[in-house]
Amino acid sequence: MPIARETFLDRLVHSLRCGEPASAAAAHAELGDRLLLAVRYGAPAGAADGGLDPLLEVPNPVLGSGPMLELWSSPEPTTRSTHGRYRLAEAGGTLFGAGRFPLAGGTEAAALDAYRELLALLDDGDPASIVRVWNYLPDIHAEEEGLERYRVFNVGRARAFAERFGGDAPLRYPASSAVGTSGEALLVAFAAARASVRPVENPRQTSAWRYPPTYGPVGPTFARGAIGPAAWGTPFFLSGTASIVGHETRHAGDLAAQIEETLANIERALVEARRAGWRGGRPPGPVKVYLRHAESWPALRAALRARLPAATPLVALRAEICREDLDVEIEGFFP
Ligand code: 3EB
Repeated sequence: MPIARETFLDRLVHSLRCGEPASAAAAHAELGDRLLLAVRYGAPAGAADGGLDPLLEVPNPVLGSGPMLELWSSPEPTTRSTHGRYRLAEAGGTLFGAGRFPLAGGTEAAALDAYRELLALLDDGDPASIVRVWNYLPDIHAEEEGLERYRVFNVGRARAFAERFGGDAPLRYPASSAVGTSGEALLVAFAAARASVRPVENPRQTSAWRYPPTYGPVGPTFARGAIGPAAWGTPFFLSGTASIVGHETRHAGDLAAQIEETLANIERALVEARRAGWRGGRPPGPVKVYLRHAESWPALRAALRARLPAATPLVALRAEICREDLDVEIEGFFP
């Protein structure tokens, strides 16, 4: 059995599995046409995909393991389509997708395209929401016309939200992660619903879009978390979370302290999620961590194993975090 882990919701609309890349064909055969999204970590683009579609290929090495496959699937058959540079899968009111946006024309243009196309998906259904986005940006600290590439990305992303939603944009920001990768294109995967969702903020942290200009001309436009629709069982999607209190990085250069601060932020985010209607109580989905230094993984794994329910699947990727003084970022899916 190649599939390592599966989490079903009470009112199943999607599930998540992790397995070896060799299992791609097996997963495809088993899921049939119920796949919503596959993300393969740790393998170069173009490795055999077993027919998985939509598929995002994230080359970042998987720590302590070979390549992994993350699968989101629906209890109902999905319909595949293309929208701009995205491949999409849809079932009922659930829509997942993945796309690659080449950086050749500049990072701002790539981010603007990626988010314009994403937000345009909401035009033919109301209410509709982007719930969760995963962003992977090559060479995230590179300087591009005098500005760090991540900050340039933020300019394009913010512009797309402002164009589409104007002053209401903060109510529509999804849960997100944005970390470094390799290659020549911005990689984006997302989960969306034809339903309204609830963004969750964290009182320990300044809302990212309100960061002061020391972190770039515009802030990162994401929510600290989002509660998915009732049709998915109102799961909580925790955004990438790091050792930031208020807007400031804490414990630069001290991995153990960054881990503790990040876990304190996560605990608080979970409290806020409960206040906003997340019920919890189901087996936790995967907790995914991004580490700047591969050698940090044993310490982080020990800290997480001590805090999380034993059955929590963990996925660790080597990645640059979007602030140079941060060494770790942790995200989660909490059904
Ligand atoms: C932070 O809290 C750390 O730009 O979408 C975490 C999650 C971070 C998402 C994003 C950035 C993003 O600012 C970095």
